[in-house]
Amino acid sequence: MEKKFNRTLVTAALPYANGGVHIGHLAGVYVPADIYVRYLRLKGEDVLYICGSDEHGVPVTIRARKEGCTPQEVVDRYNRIIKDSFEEFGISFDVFGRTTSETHRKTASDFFRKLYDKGEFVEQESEQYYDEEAKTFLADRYITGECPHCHAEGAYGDQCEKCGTALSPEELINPKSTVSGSVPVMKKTKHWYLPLDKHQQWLEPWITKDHTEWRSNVMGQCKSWFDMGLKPRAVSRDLDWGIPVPVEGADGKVLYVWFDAPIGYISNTKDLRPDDWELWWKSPDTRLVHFIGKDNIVFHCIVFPAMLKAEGSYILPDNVPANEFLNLEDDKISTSRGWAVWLHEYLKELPGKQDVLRYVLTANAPETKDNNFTWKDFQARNNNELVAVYGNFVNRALQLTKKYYDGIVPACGELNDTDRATIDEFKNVKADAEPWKVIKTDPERVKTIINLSLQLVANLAIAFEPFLPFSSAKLKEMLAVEGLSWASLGATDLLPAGHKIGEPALLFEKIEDSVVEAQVAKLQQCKKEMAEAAYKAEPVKSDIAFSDFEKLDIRVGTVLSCERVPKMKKLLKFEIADGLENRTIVSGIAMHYEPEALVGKQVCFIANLPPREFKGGLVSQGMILSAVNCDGTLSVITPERKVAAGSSVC
Ligand code: B3M
Ligand code: ZN
Repeated sequence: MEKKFNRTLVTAALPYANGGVHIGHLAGVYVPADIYVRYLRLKGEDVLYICGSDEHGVPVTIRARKEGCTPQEVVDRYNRIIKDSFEEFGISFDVFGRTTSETHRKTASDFFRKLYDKGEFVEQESEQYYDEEAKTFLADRYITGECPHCHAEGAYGDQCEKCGTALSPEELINPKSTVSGSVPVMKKTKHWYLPLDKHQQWLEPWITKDHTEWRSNVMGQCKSWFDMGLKPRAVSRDLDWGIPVPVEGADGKVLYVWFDAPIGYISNTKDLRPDDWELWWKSPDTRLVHFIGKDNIVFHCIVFPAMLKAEGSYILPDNVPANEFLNLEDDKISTSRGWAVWLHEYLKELPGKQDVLRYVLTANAPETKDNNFTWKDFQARNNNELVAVYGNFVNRALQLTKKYYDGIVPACGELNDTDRATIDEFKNVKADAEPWKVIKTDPERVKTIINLSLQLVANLAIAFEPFLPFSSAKLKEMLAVEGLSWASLGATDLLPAGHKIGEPALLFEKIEDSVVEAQVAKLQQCKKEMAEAAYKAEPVKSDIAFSDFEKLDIRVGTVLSCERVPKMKKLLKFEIADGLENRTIVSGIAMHYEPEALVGKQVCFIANLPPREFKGGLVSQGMILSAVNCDGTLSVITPERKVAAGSSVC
């Protein structure tokens, strides 16, 4: 039987306040939830949209350590940035709270205490890595070492970034604490665990039998957890950043961030609705919906419901729509590799284009599979769909109203079959066309065409509001109308005859090639800089005698000419002024330079190598020196100041 709900509580995953938010976040969680919420509001339903920043957890402490500031300073900064970005994108949260708020500290603390008092936890001792120098237990991310799978150095205690394998810290070869650099030791520690194994008996049928309507990606993940058998999960950590565990003998222990974060949905609701928050969280006629990314499924479908059930007075989610991931230019979005489009940067670089991004991310939403965002597609969707179809139709209707009727909505005449079909189906709008031709032969008829076009435009303003809120607002202003509810959608008298419309303006603007090309170049540059900053140099080769070094005759030459070698795509042929008789050098850098770019430059070369013959009788008299960048690109070595051709390098 269909359940009857009287209100909807929508939550969107609380973003970590250790960085900004990017288009992947927007596409996966915040835009879909915003569309849903705006739609419900337009229908006049009772709805709250809850979010806030997730401000505890190890990533925040790592960021603080890196930047030499306190965790509080980090979260203060990013809470602002995230909140502002969302606001500017029209993400219409009713509240955007923080998990460092006093309300939250108390709510999470009381929640833990209640479960503790009810005996809902089990206490267990385990051995964990401890840094004796820094006198602290080490979170998995604070331990690095050699990956047991690919043997890369610098793998983290929870994952090797090189081969992607999930690890536990004990698996690392030669583990080291990143806090002090010392070798960590195993030490006993006590933690509280939520016995998910006991909750499986109700969780499994609740999801797999009572909620067969959940998305298949969500269902699939839940089933695989159930098949493996749920295990107790620790809900506390040895850390100095977080909400203290509110029981005796828990010094130095805080609530695990994934225990406190979902409670943030509750505390943020409390801040918003101090008087009736319980109606939203405890009344069975409230529909609770969590919008999340796929990496958060287990926490929202299994862990949080188990917490709520253990507490006893809360409702459980009715649905957990989780999206897949959005890739960027055919590569995984990665903040550590600098491969992301940050919202706060987009807003600065493409001002006023919030709806364009909302549109593209919606049209291309990663609902059932990972999807790909490219700047070319962004441009094409803007130019071919928003500008050429939607914007163009709106603009014609309004401009012609202004031109023929002085901005006054003309009365609709008798409807013909096409008109009726148009009303039935928006997409037929183009068929009832070309009033600029009809005006010459049948001016009366044009009134009907324009009237209907304007009614359609008004309908579009309503229908697109959840998706393109800024454009709809602009459109309503141009039509000089207010309100327009979802219930009136489909009506053909939204604009009465005689109504005076406002000033028409373009809804969308064409985006030029140079704009999207600059964005792609920026991405490449950022990725390069990140790779360079993270580059770990090769170990140094074994020592050589100084006399061996002296045997090398390295000199500076000036490039007189440089050209490609036919049929040898890697080679460039140089004529080098060397202060003697000039020489020819062949170098394998054709993939990294346009030959013309090097003419006139000074390069360093080894002058006393034996001549080397290439195919076709081409002979190289030396070797040009290049630096090999971490991404494999080559960069020729040039002297910092111009010197005489032939100068020696010592
Ligand atoms: N902060 C993880 C994330 O941003 C986490 C979500 C919390 S939702 C309660 O993906
Ligand atoms: Zn590895």
